[in-house]
Amino acid sequence: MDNTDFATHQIHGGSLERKNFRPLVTPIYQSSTFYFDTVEQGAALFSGDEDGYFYTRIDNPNQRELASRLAELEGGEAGLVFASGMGAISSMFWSLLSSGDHVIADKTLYGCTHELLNEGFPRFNIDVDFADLSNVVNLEKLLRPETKIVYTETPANPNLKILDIEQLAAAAHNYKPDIKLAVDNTFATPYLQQPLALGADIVIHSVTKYLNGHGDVVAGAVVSDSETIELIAANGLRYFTGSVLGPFECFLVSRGLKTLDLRMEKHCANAQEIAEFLEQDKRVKKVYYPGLDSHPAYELAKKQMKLPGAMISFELDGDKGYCALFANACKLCRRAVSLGDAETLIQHPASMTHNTYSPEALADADISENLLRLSVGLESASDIISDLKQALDSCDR
Ligand code: 7XF
Repeated sequence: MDNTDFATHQIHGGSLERKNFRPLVTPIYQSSTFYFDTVEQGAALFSGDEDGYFYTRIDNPNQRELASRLAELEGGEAGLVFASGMGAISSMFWSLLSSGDHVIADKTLYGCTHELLNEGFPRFNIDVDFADLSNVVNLEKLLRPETKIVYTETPANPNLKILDIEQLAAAAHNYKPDIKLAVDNTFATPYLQQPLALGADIVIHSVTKYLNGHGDVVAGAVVSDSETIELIAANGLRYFTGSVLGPFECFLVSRGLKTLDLRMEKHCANAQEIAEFLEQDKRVKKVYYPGLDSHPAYELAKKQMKLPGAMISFELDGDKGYCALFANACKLCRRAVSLGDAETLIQHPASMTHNTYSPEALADADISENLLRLSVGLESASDIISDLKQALDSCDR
């Protein structure tokens, strides 16, 4: 570079051997593109004859590391990461569906997933049926030759409904072996529940939540067999959505993942204590938590999950205004959507995460106007309980 100008030096100057530093932690490959030694190598990378990186929308070392780690945790052959949970969901659907296909979904889903299926898909001649899939007979009644995907969340957002993954997988596959059962495992994480081992075909994550765990990243993931993941990479991610997760976000999630088991143990222990507190308080009408024996699927949750998770929903004995009064009185619990962070978060699904649902669809999905959702954090359980208690006291009538 000796005989080149300033402008060239400022770009190409310095020499640094980039390999073999032996870093413990994978560095951030904050590079949108990767150079080729030769044109022939570029062509081989594009055609897949040579494995390697050439463009970060297609593949990047940080993405590959995170995706393969998530696949390993879920017990899947392969994984892919995305710029958001919705990016993962839409990339998966657009890769696997064509006009005329049919999808069956449980009626309790995260609000934007419900909106995609309810409002988005009919515009593209994809037929969607919503049903209560806690009864497998409801699935069996709706299966038809055009059915391609059965879509579920368990535990479901926001009311912690639990579905029997094994039973749903058997019913779908008995009808037609190539129907894909997709399970959004965001609330459980692979530490608590592994849908693929129970017969599901695809696992979805909003990585924004527990997997990252620190409230500073929006990300998503899909885990499945290699063939399905290759299809989603080649279609959904590459040109349908382009919903690419940046290298820095991959780095942050990879860091967060290292403490997933420790965090989940503490989240769950806190949640059990808090759910028990809420259930014994007369001012709380109903508590939805799979770790309480009052939960209709308490036994199933015990069978299917290692621990019951750390999301709690509850109804207060009052209207929407009373719920607001209570939530506004919380001092430690933050009024915020999202979940799985160190901070305890409280929100009102009917007006926030599920405001995409019509009033009728909310009622049909058992999401009442006076339901509040708590994402139990990692603070001391007794401090969270004191906060909830003082908030209940402060709006006592
Ligand atoms: O695109 P995102 O990373 O926000 O993930 C979408 C998503 C997918 N599946 C489940 C079960 C989810 O809960 C979410 C996002 N849920 C947040 C919440 O319920 O608080 C979104 C805040 S509006």
